[in-house]
Amino acid sequence: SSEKDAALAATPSDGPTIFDKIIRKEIPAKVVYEDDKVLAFRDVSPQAPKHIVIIPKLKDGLTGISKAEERHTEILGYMLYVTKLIAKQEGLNDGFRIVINDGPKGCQSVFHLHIHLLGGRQMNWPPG
Ligand code: DGP
Repeated sequence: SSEKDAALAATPSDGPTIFDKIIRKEIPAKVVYEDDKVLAFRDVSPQAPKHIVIIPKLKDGLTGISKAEERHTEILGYMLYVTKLIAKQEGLNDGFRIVINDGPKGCQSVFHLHIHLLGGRQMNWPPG
């Protein structure tokens, strides 16, 4: 898939990403939730009828979940809580899926930690 190609071509780095531009409103995004700590917006390449990306506004070295340190546990927990709030806001009352891709084998293409919230269709297991 093109998403997989993007992930395999991506170079992991701690530099700015497209998500910084979304946070600064330099490029448009369909924002569904925002507060002082997190931003959530609709994925540009949706893999389900509802596909939302939840990111911390302050990256603080969190290029991906594999870089998590103990100081990040509060924001990580908060992001999961916000994800649940958004699932409810989006009407995903019969279930949904949360995904965090990490590294080339995990199909990560943007190196700013993010949670994918997917819903609105039947999910399959195992995932691809
Ligand atoms: P991942 O493959 O886990 O790193 O997911 C990155 C996601 O970010 C991918 O599903 C597509 C999405 N994405 C990338 N660039 C943009 C953008 O400019 N706008 C929006 N809304 N989503 C983007």
